Amino acid sequence: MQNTIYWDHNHECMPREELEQLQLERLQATLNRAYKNVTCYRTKFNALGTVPEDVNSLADLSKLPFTTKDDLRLNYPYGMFAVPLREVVRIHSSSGTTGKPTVVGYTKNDLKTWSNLVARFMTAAGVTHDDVVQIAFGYGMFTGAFGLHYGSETIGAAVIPMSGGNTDKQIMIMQDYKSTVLVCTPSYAITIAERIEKLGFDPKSLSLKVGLFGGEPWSESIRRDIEARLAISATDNYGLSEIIGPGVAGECQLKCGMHIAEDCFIPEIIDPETCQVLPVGSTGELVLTSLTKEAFPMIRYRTRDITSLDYSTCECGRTTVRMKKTMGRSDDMLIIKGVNVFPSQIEEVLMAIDGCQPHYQLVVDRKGTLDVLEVCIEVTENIFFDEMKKQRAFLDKVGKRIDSVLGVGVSVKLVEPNSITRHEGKAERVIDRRKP
Ligand code: DLL
Repeated sequence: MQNTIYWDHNHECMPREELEQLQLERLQATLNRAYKNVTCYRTKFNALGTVPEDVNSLADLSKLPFTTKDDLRLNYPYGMFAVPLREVVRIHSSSGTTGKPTVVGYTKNDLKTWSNLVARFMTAAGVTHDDVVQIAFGYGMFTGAFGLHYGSETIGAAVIPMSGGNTDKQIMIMQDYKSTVLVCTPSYAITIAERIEKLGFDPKSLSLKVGLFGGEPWSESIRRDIEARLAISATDNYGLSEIIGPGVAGECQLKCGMHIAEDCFIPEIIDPETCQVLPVGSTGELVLTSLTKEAFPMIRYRTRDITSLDYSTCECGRTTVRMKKTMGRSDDMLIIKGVNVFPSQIEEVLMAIDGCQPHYQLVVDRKGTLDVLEVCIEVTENIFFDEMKKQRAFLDKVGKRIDSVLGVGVSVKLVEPNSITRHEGKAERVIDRRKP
């Protein structure tokens, strides 16, 4: 692609051989530091009879033990830190809903690395120092807002730290301050788009041109919906607090997978059941190893996110591997009548049906020994207020479409327009009534 602007051309476009050499050197340094300074890693290595010196090639990585969320919980709050607290300058935590959150720390260098990684994917998505970036992620322990904030400043863009919620004010600021970039979760982007429609003005009258959306799974259909409703280019970016926050991967303007910052993280795809590394191109659980982090090195961290990797060259000139949009987390996978179903698959089906709105909820319950799924969808007013016969035909159509695509029968329920909660952060798509 001509005229591509890179933030860090050297690392983004490195020939693979050179990149792998850099990865190996950084991996060895990370393993040594982790082994020396973090009891959890030392214990795991010792149990396997391995020492960092056994890793002489990138292939040797697959011999090392995994790290899981449970390890982080067991070492709460600071047990996984590889530096003394006096060297830590920032603490964040992950957005878990159960139990204790996981705590992550950053040294001054880590913050610099993080800001540059965010600047990298923002630049790839088309953001420059001329932009006005409105951050509508909640500021707090969540890494989203601070990550994008410092990344924007590093680029030299003007940051509006709006934080999440207060949709009318978001829109007013967008109009008055002439924001050109919107940063939030995709579900909040839909909430904003809907509100703009209610207010009755043309989104083209705004200065917005790019959306940087992440923090939760979203389908290609949702992307098309947001792009049409906000008149912007909507890009995806991925990350998780345990690894650094946003900045692990992000789309370039070609939007054909998220470029992983491979000079800082090594990705692997494993079978979540057998834990075996899968062949290139397979879909499975993403495992990440950090290569440059000082305070909180992560070795073979099981993300639980399901995706696949594409090593083919991207037309943008970047040589880094691209990860596909995630299907969701393996913990979010539902098993309905023996069929594995991800909420994102249902989203794809619904969004392809005329009249379905991007607001839905999946209610899972148990009847006897079977899990049953009810799909509650919001539809446009004309369908909701249509005569019973037509409504029934519509429900029938949705049920049949889900059955034919996913191979599982579900019950479908129409709910009133605006009755499903709108989201300011990450959406909650699944209501699980099976749990006590
Ligand atoms: O959500 C970090 C982040 C913030 C990434 C803002 C991008 C933008 P956590 O709260 O620790 O960190 O949640 C991490 O969110 O394991 C995925 O399951 C999910 N996730 C994050 N980005 C995406 C994405 C942040 N683009 C968890 N697509 C991850 C799908 C995503 N899922």
